[in-house]
Amino acid sequence: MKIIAATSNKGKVREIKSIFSGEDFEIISMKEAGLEREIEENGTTFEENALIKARTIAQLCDCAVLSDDSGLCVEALNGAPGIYSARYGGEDTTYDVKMKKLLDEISDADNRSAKFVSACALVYPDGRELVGMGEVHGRIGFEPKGENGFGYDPIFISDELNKTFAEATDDEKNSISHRKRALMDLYNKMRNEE
Ligand code: ITT
Repeated sequence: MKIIAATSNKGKVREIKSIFSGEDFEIISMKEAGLEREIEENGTTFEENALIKARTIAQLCDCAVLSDDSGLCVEALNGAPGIYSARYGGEDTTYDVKMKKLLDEISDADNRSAKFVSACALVYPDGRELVGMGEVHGRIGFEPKGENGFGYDPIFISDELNKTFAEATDDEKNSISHRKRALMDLYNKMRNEE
């Protein structure tokens, strides 16, 4: 089975392909499928936004479509930026700017706890829908560290790895990440559908 990954984020495509590499289905990016689209994410939860993205692309093709909606939730900011993580500090700002803004906003906070959350949705050609959820806990560092990964990875120190996701190898991040957990939750639901 071919599954189109409904995301324009190259970091997500790379991780989804790697996490599902041993399975008997093939993940294809929207670019590879010739289906690149801007999608308006107007949901109020990760789950709603994941479904909006997968449904939008599923309407354009006759294959299964997988999406990921994710974000960084910081306790000192009452869960922000959350579903607005990609738009935090402006739609077109770099992650250096977004990370600096976040570090500035929590500079006085004693509590630096944070989590990454991911909702992964799958829409089948016949319209059936499944959603998997995953979280990973950690804390916000005092400065960006590491070169791997993408997005907010340089400031997110994983409790399990005790280093930032950007200091971790791809395999280390993919073994415990919110995306891995959401995809495994989804995978179990896919197997129950068979
Ligand atoms: P698509 O909607 O096309 O999938 P996007 O990057 O806009 O791509 P989201 O709307 O889900 O995706 O926004 C996710 C935000 O959370 C974005 O700012 C990411 O950089 C950040 N994020 C999510 N997972 C992350 C991870 O594993 N590491 C670092 N940052 C992450």
